[in-house]
Amino acid sequence: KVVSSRPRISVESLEDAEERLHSLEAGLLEHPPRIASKFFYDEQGCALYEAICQLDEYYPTRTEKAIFERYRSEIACHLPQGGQWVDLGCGDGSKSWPWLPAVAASRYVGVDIAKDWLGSTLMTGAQRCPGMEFLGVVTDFTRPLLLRAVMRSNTTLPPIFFYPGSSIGNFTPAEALQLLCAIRAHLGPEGRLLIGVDAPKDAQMLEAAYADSLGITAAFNRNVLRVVNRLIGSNFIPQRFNHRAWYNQEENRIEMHLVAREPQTVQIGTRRCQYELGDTIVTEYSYKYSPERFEALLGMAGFKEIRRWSDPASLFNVYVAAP
Ligand code: AVJ
Repeated sequence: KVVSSRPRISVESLEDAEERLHSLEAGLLEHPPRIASKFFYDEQGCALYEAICQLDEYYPTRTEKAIFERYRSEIACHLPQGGQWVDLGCGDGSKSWPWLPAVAASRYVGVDIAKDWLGSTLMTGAQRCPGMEFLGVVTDFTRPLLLRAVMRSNTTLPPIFFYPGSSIGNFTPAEALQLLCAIRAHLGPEGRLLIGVDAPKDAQMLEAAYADSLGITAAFNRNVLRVVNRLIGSNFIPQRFNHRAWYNQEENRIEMHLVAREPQTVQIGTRRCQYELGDTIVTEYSYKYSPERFEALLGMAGFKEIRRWSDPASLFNVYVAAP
């Protein structure tokens, strides 16, 4: 028997850099100005986000991890065996590795907008799971149509779409519904969605998670201005903005803003933008869903069978959804 030692790895890019920059600039010229949350994650942003995940105040990451670890084999019973694992926003892939043997996956598809990471993520996976096929797709799946391109190289393997970390909370409910519909459309009869979603809770606990005492989240938020400067050649000065985060009860979302500390002008493309003291730029919404609301959303997206796992304090929920 011949065993190939060459890892089966490939990466393809579906990114449209031009369109990305255009929408970034357009968002900044809106009222109020917006920077999409996906721009947080350059190398420094990724490092800061990793630090956030270790903070005492930031409960989602460790709570989800505990749910996964406690119920992994039970959850795996509701997932197809031998299928393809589609890791949406894979990052370093570490959340996925323990799942691959649990579902006897034969193929891993890492999807991320951060292409620098993807290669090493796939290498790590290939080392841990020799014999599996590893595919990386650089794309912005926040545009649901691009999911079709991700799944184009689809084999007949049933997919498990893995979307952990409550990243779905970055979308408005209407956008989230669109993405869920797109995922639903690519499931086939055997495919499943495995998704982690943060729940509404005491505002104090929520706000502490997004305005930590060490100021890591503040640094993460301001860092996005460096990313923007690099991408579109603007000249934001990060320290001229304050980090603000609060829970908007009516909308069930954390809002993160950058608030001008003083009047200032910023060159954005061909425009000079004036910011007055207190003017804000929206950098993130993080929606929180009760089980009722999220199950209703899944239902609207055409999912029929929904199972849920939670932690003892019901801070966070993990769902498996089937057509
Ligand atoms: C990666 C979107 C799940 O909303 O909690 C953490 C990002 N922002 N702290 C979240 C984030 C500020 C995080 N998600």
